[in-house]
Amino acid sequence: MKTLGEFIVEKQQDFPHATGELTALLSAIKLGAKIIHRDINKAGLVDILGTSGISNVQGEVQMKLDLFANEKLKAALQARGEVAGIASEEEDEIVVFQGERGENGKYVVLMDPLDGSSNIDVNVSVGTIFSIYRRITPLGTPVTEEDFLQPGHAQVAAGYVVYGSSTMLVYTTGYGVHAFTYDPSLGVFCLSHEKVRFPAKANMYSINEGNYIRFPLGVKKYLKYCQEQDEATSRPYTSRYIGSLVADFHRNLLKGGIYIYPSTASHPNGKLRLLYECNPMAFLAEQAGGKASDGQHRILDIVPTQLHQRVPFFVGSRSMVEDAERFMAQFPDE
Ligand code: AMP
Ligand code: P6P
Repeated sequence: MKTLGEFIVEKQQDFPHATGELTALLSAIKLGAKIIHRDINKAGLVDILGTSGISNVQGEVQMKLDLFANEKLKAALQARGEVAGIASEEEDEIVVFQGERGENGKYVVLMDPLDGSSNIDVNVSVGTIFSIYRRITPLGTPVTEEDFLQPGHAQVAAGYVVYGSSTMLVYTTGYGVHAFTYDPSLGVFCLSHEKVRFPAKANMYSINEGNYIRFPLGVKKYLKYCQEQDEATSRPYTSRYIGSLVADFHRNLLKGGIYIYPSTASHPNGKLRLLYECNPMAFLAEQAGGKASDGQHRILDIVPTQLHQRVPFFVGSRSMVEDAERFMAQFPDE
């Protein structure tokens, strides 16, 4: 049984010149995940369920546990000297870590502290998503928004924690995707899947079909393709949609499948945010042999212009994403 801590330290050995800053940063995220795990599992018992009565920059009502998770992760990251600042779904602007320690931090972290909030009060899986970059402004100065608006292919590391029937942390630093299952009795994450890859066969699609009427034509055509009877290609495919990106992605990673959040009536640019949802999941998907695009362009090549910008999102098994992209190209909206 190899713990996440041991695994992280072991991987540092592959980089003789490493100072241990990334190792310490990944360990801070590990601590944050344990704290959120603890609080989610007792959320029904203490007054951290329900809404906070305030809304975030996108005008979405913030759940108490969203804000709780944000504060815990922010504190865990600020306590160490490796991070110069963070961006979060729960923060309107970037959070600059002040003082000498903060200004000399080599990394920035972008995160969705608790994704899938609408599921919190009904006991359905939710997740934490994180994305790590080297800062591009000089050490010894406060980070600026420029440090956060980097394309996804510049990520140093990315991952998620899924709080489900078990709590799992899944991450990559560009050398494969590795999954760890939390053992609360020991308080450690144990390596459960090394070098996770999407399975060769894939026949599951995740999308909120309630938005069908306003989907792009290419998405409508792809959905009908998924629902046709064709034994040779194992169609009709199975539809599975939890309403929690991390849980849907995790299932598709292990069993094969595609997750789509296209443009819709209420979200013309899609609902998911490029910086702290799509980029980290896209990095993981590609590292696991899958693909991630906005229906046309590789997610990791999109140059961000705004902290909370949204983008249509097609992610999962390469064959399914490529099928969906073919339909988007063949049936462009007028
Ligand atoms: P550091 O000096 O600790 O910031 O590490 C420098 C670079 O080495 C990092 O940006 C990574 O690319 C790589 N590296 C260092 N430690 C690790 C680790 N524990 N796991 C994976 N990559 C690492
Ligand atoms: P809808 C959760 O709020 C989230 O950002 C993703 O985790 C999830 O896949 C999606 O939104 C659900 O959105 O519009 O289908 O309820």
